[in-house]
Amino acid sequence: MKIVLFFYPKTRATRVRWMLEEVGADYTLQTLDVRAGENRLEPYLAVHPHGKVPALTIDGRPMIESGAICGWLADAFPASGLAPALDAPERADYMQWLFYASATLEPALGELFMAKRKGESGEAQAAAIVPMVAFAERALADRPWLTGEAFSAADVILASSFQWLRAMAPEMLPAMLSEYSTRAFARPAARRASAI
Ligand SMILES: N[C@@H](CCC(=O)N[C@@H](CS)C(=O)NCC(=O)O)C(=O)O
Repeated sequence: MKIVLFFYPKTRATRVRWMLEEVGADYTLQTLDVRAGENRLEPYLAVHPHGKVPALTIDGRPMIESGAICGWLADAFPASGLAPALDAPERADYMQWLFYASATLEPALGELFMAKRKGESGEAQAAAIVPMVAFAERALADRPWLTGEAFSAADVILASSFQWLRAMAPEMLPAMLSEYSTRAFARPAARRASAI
């Protein structure tokens, strides 16, 4: 299987690189100069219709959306143990968190990011994130990772989201979630993926 990751550092592409490192996939890193707008040029729009990163090609077939890609990688490389089995009770939690982080938490983080970029206080946007942070805090109160003792692709996504929140508004991240994110990013695969 030939996998190419279209990448730019310090973006959602890092989490996909992290997953590729976790599963031990053989992949090619294709760095796009996002600052120069290379991601918006025609050749890349055939891979990602909106000119965003990340995208993968798998034997030439494009795939987008970092949450979906991380979930797919966990299933495509089952020996990595990064997804509970289809019939495991933890599978429901796993799917919930993959989608919750991508579909609920991240759009709210995006709103806060945009507000701050416009020089606004972001107070209303931050208020919307508070119950989401509390939800994650409850989920992790009695376990090291979202599905229990085993680290999974859902943790890659959630820890990445919290890393982003920590960069934007560190005071919003409770110590326990800050420690969770730090612990996740201390994994060797995450360190390799974060090295520019
Ligand atoms: N929901 C998408 C979001 C992708 C996205 O917004 N990527 C940003 C970087 S984190 C991007 O490509 N920004 C550059 C641009 O829009 O030109 C995913 O998770 O893959």
